[in-house]
Amino acid sequence: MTEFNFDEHPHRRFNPLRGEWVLVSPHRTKRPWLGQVEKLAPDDRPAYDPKCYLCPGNQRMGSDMNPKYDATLVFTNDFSALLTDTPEMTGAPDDLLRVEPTRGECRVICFSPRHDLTLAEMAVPDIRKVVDVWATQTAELGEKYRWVQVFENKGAAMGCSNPHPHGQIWASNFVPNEIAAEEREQKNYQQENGSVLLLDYAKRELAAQERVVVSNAHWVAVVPFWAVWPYEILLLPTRQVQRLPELTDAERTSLSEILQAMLIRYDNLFETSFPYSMGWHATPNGAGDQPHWQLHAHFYPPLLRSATVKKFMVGYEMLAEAQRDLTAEQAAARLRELPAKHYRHG
Ligand code: H2U
Ligand code: ZN
Repeated sequence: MTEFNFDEHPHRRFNPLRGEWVLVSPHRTKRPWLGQVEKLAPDDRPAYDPKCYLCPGNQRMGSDMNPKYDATLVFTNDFSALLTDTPEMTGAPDDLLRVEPTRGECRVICFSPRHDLTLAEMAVPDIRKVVDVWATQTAELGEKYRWVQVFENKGAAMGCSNPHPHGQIWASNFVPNEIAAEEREQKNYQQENGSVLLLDYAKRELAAQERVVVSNAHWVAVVPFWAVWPYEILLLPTRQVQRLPELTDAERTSLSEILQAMLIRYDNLFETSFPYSMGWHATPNGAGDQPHWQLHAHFYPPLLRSATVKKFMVGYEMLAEAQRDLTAEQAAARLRELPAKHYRHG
């Protein structure tokens, strides 16, 4: 009888953070590709683009002008998905067609005045300024809102409208689905095991090393055992941290360093500015300390086998369960072995 082998045989892996399974089909990595090939956006942007609504001194699509900022810029999204003044609902609630009014605020963060950079190509002290903005915005909006979602949607492949390096913050008076699932699973895990799910997980990964992409004194970046996206990364501190503003000065600097190190590898993988959606998950606000929580960031990049071939979450995945071919171990090994120097910087 053949023995079960992770690199060869179909299996399911459990994502304990969401309480969901993912189907892994490693035997399929050899199949021929006949699908769609994405067009490559030319990567020759100027440092300043007079038509860019995020560049310093330029007019935005709303009526405002950007100041001539020289590091980061935060402004209220001119097309906010959440509003501060939504009225309360009146009338009897419907048990089947449930509704709740929502309140919140949306902001945009420019990471740099330079139109031609991305976090991957920024210097560590400049990335550090972005980390500090993430933390101060989380603290400020966290005073008023249950949840503050800090995220970046990068690249045309992700539907990002503008290559100028930027992220967003959406603060809401409710805890959204993804965070609610992590809240439930981390709480259950602590009740059952008496320890912190993601700290136990980080220890396991640091001991095994096979899914670690990079690590430093305070942080570890892994392709999680249960990854869905081909080169998905989970980034987390190795001590328990509940929210971004708690990070110490040293932890913020080493976060900037590990971000740079992993994002350079992302770009080097297919020698392209690597598209992704990333965002921070942390203890929701309003209920004080939640000892089952561990701060972390998810990076969900869509590219699969080249700068032009991405993974689609369709078919079986929409109707049944997420599925991947390449294993998390194979993806981590590929990323780990890439040069630490950005391909555009020779
Ligand atoms: P993307 O990161 O998905 O491209 O979105 C950019 C955000 O910037 C988007 O939410 C906002 C859009 O509403 N925006 C402004 O607030 N002002 C502008 O002048 C243009 C875009
Ligand atoms: Zn710009």
